[in-house]
Amino acid sequence: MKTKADLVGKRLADLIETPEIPETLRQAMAYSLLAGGKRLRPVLVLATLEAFGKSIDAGIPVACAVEMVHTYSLIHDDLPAMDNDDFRRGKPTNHKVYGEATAILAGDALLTYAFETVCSAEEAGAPSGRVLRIVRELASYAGPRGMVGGQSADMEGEDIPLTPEQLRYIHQHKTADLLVFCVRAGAILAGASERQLSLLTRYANNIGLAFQIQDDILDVTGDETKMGKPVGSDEKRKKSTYPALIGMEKSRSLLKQLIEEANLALVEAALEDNSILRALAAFIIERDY
Ligand code: GRG
Repeated sequence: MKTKADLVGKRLADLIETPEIPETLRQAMAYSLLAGGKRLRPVLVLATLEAFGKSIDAGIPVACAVEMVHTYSLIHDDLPAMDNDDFRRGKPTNHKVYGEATAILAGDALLTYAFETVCSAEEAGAPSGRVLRIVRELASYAGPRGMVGGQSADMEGEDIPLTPEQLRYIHQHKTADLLVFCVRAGAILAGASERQLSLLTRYANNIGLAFQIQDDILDVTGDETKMGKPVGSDEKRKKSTYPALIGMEKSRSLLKQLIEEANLALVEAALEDNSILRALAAFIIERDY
């Protein structure tokens, strides 16, 4: 994970190291993009390619693009009009450093630059038909039927009790959809069959939901300093979570069940080597940050 994360980090730094971007905007983009995230999404893209025994070269632009989309979503999520957070990963949020207008633009810039970047997978050797499919899927999983839709439902569900189905909808779209994109994009680049794609989608949906439940559990039990949050930062959030809705014990057993389902789908997909994807599924529930 670390080697892949470092590789993507270096490429991201190169991509925004250009005098063509106005300096303040460039600094604001770099501030959040190079702020020490786990790089889970890029690693998923590259690990999926490796699971098919393929070179990761054509996956690097896709991996960089998804990290840009993820970073834009965090910058916008932290804005006063949304979650109004002052800290992210232990540092002041983008708008606290650069002001709201520049933070909005930095998010917009990362979202649009992501689409320019993903297209360069073609120059890195990916067939254009596969790149086109990935562009469409990125728009779809990150857009109104995906992550943005989930964020909207999350905002509307604040301060009101949600049913388990409503909470699942929010988690599915706000969090899991981008992880699903990563695995599908790696598989599409690798030339997976439709059956393998659908099994890997099942794997990703399960780890995506597990990722969010673990996030909710860590909000209750985690060391907030380790997670880069100021102590007590979640007290202002009146959002439904799995531990609040079904209790901690049931949340933990649901987590285990989701990872088992994810691993079953991996086995059925008959990949060349599923060990890294298995390890990533385990990491998602074992992580403490
Ligand atoms: C503003 C369109 C829009 C969407 C925002 C991602 C998101 C949707 C909101 C962030 C709020 C949040 C904490 C969601 C839970 C899951 C999540 C995406 C956590 C952060 O992802 P990590 O842990 O972050 O991979 P790092 O810091 O490692 O990159």
